[in-house]
Amino acid sequence: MQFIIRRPWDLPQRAHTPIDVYRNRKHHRREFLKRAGLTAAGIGMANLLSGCSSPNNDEIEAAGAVPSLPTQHASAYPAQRNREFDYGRPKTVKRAAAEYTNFYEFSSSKDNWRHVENFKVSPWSFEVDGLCSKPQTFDMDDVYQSFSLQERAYRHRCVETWAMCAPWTGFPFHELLKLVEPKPAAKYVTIESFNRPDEAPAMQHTVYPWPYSEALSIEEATNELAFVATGIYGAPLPKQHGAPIRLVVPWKYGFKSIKSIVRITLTESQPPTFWNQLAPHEYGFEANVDPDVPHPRWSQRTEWMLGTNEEFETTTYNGYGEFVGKLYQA
Ligand SMILES: Nc1nc2c(c(=O)[nH]1)N[C@H]1C(S)=C(S)[C@@H](COP(=O)(O)O)O[C@H]1N2
Ligand SMILES: [Mo]
Repeated sequence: MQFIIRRPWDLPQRAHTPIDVYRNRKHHRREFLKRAGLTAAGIGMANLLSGCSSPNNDEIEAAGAVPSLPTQHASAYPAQRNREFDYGRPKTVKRAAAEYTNFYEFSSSKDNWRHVENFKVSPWSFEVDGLCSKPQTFDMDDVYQSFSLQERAYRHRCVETWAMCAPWTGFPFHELLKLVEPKPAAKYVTIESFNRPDEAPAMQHTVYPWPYSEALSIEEATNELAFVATGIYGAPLPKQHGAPIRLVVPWKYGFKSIKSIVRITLTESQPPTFWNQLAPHEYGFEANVDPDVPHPRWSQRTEWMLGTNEEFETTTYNGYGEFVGKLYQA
């Protein structure tokens, strides 16, 4: 059997939706509304005309809803905010983040909330294995019992130039790694997402190298910033944000923040990872946010915020140099 792997420069399937396409579309729609002299009251009509009605909040929330937690775990939300972190710019509204996500297992468009219906996120467990003295399997009860949850206000920067500021609920990754006692030979931490084509439509008909995987050096994984999230906006993660447990590494491009984790493996050598394997010159292994290194198809100098489209200059390490800069000094 032969797989037809498109080359990166052939795009568009495998590549992230080029953001200029999305933005131009929005822009054209706004222009159209302006030209048509439509007021807010006319927008419903314009949506009918263009065939794309905008979903209401309830629809989005219902689509991403996860089974409610047993009371003893539900009380972990909302968790106490860790005051060490702040956005440094306006917070993104929950709806804007929930309706515009990247989750290629479900679709290559951003409305993944429309495609997560069959995704079963409970019960859930993940294994931690490889070069460690105490490999173990955690279910979500173990997670809620073993870690004390906190909320962190983090900036998020996707390699495609969209950005958001969202409050994550979770715990530092180093707390989890400590429990399994990494061996001195462990140099990398590989993380894998679920592999269930029957629950995730895009896994059935794309030739991506599933399951989605990512990796960090052990120094990165144990840096204080590397965060394991079980929640966002003060509640458990909705499906499209990577329920029930994901990684958040805010100084790196968003694709490193892998969702819906089922395995974490400590290894000696650097493993292949999902995007890096597909297009290494577009998605580097390290993938630290860096305005001076353009993506081959667009500049990385600025970013725009979900919900408002407000633009900001992109900063090195997404502004987290004080936490992680020392990791990369020669
Ligand atoms: N398993 C999995 N994890 C993933 C992705 C994905 O497609 N599959 N997309 C990544 C990308 S490109 C980004 S920008 C972030 C987006 O997180 P959000 O959609 O919750 O905002 O998730 C990352 N984690
Ligand atoms: Mo991304």
